[in-house]
Amino acid sequence: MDTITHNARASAIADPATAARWSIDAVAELLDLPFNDLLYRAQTIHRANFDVNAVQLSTLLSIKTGGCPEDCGYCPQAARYHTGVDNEVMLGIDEVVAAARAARDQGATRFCMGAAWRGPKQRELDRVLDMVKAVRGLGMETCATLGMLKAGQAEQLKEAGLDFYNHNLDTAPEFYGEIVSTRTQDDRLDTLAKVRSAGLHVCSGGIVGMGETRRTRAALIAQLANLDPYPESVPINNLVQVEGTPLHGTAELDAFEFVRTIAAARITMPTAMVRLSAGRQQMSEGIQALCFAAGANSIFYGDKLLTTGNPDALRDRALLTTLGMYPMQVASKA
Ligand code: SAM
Ligand code: DTB
Ligand code: SF4
Repeated sequence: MDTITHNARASAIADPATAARWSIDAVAELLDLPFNDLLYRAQTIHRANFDVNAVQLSTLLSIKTGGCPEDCGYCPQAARYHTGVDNEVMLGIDEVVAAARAARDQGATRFCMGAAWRGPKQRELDRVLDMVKAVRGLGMETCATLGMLKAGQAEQLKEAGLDFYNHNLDTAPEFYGEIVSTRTQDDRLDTLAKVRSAGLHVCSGGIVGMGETRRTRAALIAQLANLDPYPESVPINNLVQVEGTPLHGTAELDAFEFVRTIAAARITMPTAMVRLSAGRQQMSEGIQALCFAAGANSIFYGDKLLTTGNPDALRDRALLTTLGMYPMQVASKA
């Protein structure tokens, strides 16, 4: 690509109105840019929309761990894989509220409750609704990730005070069937449509490092960016390889390629919270700093994700201090 075309694209990217639809080719062109050009673009867009030194801290809690009937090839919670994750009962509301309060006291502003379900049964959802109300009562933003939703369930979550629903597209449509067979990506899109029409904010992203090509990563980012509107939160996960899952042993993604994916998410979804999500424990602090430079402005905060590890909170706070960064107070523009 020559300089003139570069500049033409830079001005197109700067204008959200003209960047409304992204072709896979256009995102692939971004991913193919020289690293510094890509980071410059991403950081320019980040600066135009956010305080680049502020990072949103979001804490996760697994409210129902293990025993999941689905077959997601990356997931340690699928019952069919022998990963050492047991099928546990759902946590009680007191335990959830205590965890949320502790997260808030450590500086988290968003609390995300995750359940290893294909989707919630009504009696399960009823219990989650009480948890959402209680966590909202602590003054935190609430997020839940409970799997596929049936008609009316998103509305009940909205009514209870839920702010965000997380449901990842995970990977591009052409690769999805190689990773999951117990549902289709259209099922995911159907739940996202229900979430949107109930007035909930959408949190949706994906996983990289599953053996996909750069083109597949471009297709995932284009698909997310072309959701209308694009998600308010976009978690980009680097596969955490867990022994016993089919994807254990996959060739690891080059760390710079992960940074490129973050940059492409920032450029194509300028006002979204782009979350540097799973995989941080396995990542150097240098690469994490590059992710922030590439436009990531949210992390999972606390020593555990759902079942796997995450850097401890003290260490994360020290990293932010080293970089002259600080926790975001107003969690989201959405
Ligand atoms: N069961 C619900 C579902 O699948 O939507 C909610 C919980 S599920 C664990 C939430 C997300 O965690 C998945 O969509 C996937 O993106 C991410 N995830 C699961 N296992 C992972 C792993 N080993 N590495 C990275 N991300 C993972
Ligand atoms: C998301 O995109 N990543 C989080 C959250 N949303 C629910 C989950 C990561 C899970 C990593 C594997 C585990 O800890 O079980
Ligand atoms: Fe179940 Fe969600 Fe894990 Fe898939 S990602 S196996 S649906 S918990």
